[in-house]
Amino acid sequence: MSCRRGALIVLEGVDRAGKTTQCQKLVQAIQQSGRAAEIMRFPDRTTKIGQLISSYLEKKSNLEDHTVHLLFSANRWEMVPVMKQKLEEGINLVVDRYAFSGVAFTSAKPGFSLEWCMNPDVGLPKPDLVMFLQLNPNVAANRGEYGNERYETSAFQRTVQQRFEELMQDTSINWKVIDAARTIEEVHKDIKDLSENIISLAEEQPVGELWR
Ligand code: Z5A
Repeated sequence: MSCRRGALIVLEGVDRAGKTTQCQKLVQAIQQSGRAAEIMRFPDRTTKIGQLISSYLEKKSNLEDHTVHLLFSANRWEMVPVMKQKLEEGINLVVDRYAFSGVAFTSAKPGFSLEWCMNPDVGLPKPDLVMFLQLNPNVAANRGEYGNERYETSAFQRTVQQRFEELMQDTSINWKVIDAARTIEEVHKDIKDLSENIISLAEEQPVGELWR
C-alpha cells in the first residue's frame, strides 16, 4: 500500500500572535498521536538567501523593496523539493509563516499591489489549512515591547493586519481565524482539533498549487 501524504498546515498572524508557540505545540501533539510531523519556518534564515533576508530584517543591510520581496519568495521556492518529499513520505508539515506573510508585509509598503506581491509565489505547494491567529494590537502590546527588527512598529503592523484581512477574502484558501487572545492551551485546543480533521482529509488528496 502506498504511503498517505502528510498535510501542509500554515500558521499566520501579526507580530506576537503566538505563531511559534503554537507551531511547536501542534508538532508535539501530532507526534504524540503517533503520526510524523515537523516544523518549518519562513524566512528560513539558515540558507544563503535566508542569511541575506536575516541581515535585512536585523537592519544590518538595506535591500531595495522589490528585491527583498523576491528573496522572501525565493527562500520558499528553494525549500519546495524538501517540502514535497516530506509530504510524500507522510510527514505533516507545520509551517510558521508562508506566502501570505510575504504578500501582507510587502503590500503594506507604499506602491505595492496585492496582485504584484502574490505573483512570485503562484504555484507553491498549497496549504491544506491556514490558521490566522487574530490578536488585537492592544493585547499584543501586553506580550512585551516590539523588538528592534525592521517592520516591528505598531503603525506598520496595523497595515499588515489590513492586508491579511484582504487575503482572507480569498475562498480558494482554507482559512480559519483563531482567537489568539485566549490562553496558550485554549488556542492550542482549537488548532489541534482543526489540524486533526485536515490531516485525515489531506491523506486522500494530491498537494495543490497555491493561487493557481
Ligand atoms: N516576513 C516578510 O516580510 N515576508 C515574508 O515572506 C515572510 C516574513 C515569511 C520574520 O519574523 C519577519 O519577516 C516578520 C514578517 C517578515 N516581521 N515582523 N514583524 P520572524 O518570523 O523571525 O518572527 P515573528 O514571526 O515576527 O515572530 P513573532 O510574530 O514576534 O512571534 P510569534 O511567533 O507570533 O509569537 P511567539 O514567539 O509564539 O510568542 C510571542 C510572546 O508571546 C512569547 O513571549 C510567548 O510566550 C507569548 N505568548 C504566546 N502565546 C500567548 C498567549 N496565548 N497568551 C499570552 N502570551 C502568549
